[in-house]
Amino acid sequence: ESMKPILAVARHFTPEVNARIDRDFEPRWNPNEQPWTQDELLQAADGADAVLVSPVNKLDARFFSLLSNSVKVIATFSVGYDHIDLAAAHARGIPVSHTPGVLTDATADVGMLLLLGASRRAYEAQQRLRSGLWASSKGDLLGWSLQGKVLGIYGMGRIGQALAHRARAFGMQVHYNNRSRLSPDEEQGAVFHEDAASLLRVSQFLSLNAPASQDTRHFLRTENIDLLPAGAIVINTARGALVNDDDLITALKSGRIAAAGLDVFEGEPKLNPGYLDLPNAFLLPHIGSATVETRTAMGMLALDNIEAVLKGRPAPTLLRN
Ligand code: 8YV
Repeated sequence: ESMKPILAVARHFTPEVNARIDRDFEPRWNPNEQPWTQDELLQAADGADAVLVSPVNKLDARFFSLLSNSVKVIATFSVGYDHIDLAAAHARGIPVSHTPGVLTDATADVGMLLLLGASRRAYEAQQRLRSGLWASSKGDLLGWSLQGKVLGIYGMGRIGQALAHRARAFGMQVHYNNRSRLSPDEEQGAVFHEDAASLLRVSQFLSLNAPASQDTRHFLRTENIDLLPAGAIVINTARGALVNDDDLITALKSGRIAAAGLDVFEGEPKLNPGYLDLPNAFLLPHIGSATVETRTAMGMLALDNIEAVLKGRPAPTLLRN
């Protein structure tokens, strides 16, 4: 029997995925609760054939300048790849794969959870109930309806389109901004805005669904917040880097933005402490793709890519420059 390839594995996955790794590879598991530091990852990758990482691992130019020559492929357990310097990887001839498609529905579901949680004040309601205050004679905890409202989607890729599909079922009118206009079949009646400012002006609800990049960094800052209708509701399942936290916190405090639902944060797992005191911030710890089914599919797709590259076959979801 031929030797199994050596795989540096930066985290653990679902039991099915872990079992496949143990069966088909010679794994070097991260034994710690904490993510590997870059130097620990480099050490684990020394002599390995492949490396499996996630967005907590930063694979920058330094990483690729120090990475062992033995590594033939890198897979990230994510659709997002802003944590990887692709140009540096490709300059060294190392293909990088990601996991598009399999997490689209789970992430769009969390988009709805955030829209509903923020608009129906689910965090305040939970707090009231748990502190023994069922209701107050001075007034009920009133939120804002989705029915008939405009949902603006900034970044209309796979997840944006899946969110649009769900939002339509809730009676929302979908508008979007994207680098290019979708086909009518993909649009499903959503209204295209060529520039983001025009989208913001109509968005009673706004969902951030663009990848993090230099172009999208701090898209949600005061200058753009001021274009939204007063009392707009904002959600983010994409990347924290799309938001200027201080500006959003200021707008949530003043009520300029009525509520926010956030699953991702700049600098996560640390987050701006200003969010923690806000009753109108509905916060989740990056659980967009976190279902058993989705996480298993992501792991399997990551391993399919690694195996394909190592066996010289076409890999299903490699990233291009
Ligand atoms: C993470 C994500 O990969 O797919 C992405 O881009 O951010 C998530 O699915 C997941 O939280 C594991 O780190």
